[in-house]
Amino acid sequence: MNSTKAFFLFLILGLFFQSSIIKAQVIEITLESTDRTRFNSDEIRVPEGSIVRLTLIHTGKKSIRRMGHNIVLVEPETDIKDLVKKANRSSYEDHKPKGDSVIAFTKLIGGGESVTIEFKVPKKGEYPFLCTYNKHYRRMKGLFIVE
Ligand SMILES: [Cu+2]
Repeated sequence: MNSTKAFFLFLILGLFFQSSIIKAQVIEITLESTDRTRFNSDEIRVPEGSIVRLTLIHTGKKSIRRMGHNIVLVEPETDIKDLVKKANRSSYEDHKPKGDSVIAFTKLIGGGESVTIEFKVPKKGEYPFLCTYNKHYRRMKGLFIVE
């Protein structure tokens, strides 16, 4: 193999490894919630094509029954009231919102707990996220922006 061929071989290998690193880009995001029915942020920005490792921390003291929180990420056109109604029909231990409009969700947690999920970021756009417990979505909501 002459030096020109070797150069191109290394160039191709380099591009291959670089692209596989980009594919595996994991973004760590932590969102805090409290006994006051709030998230500490109402906007999350992530690059398209990334994988998000999202952690929800409940820094409060109240029980899951009194102050349960989760994070549910949904499609832009989702009927939020309908989604919340369905989620609240299930038990608080198993608070899974059903439907195709749900992109990702954590389980419900109480004070002092935390939960981590990992998911592939959807295509560019603005996606609402919320807590589906009781009527928390009125205050616990925000936008997950893929850019
Ligand atoms: Cu909540």
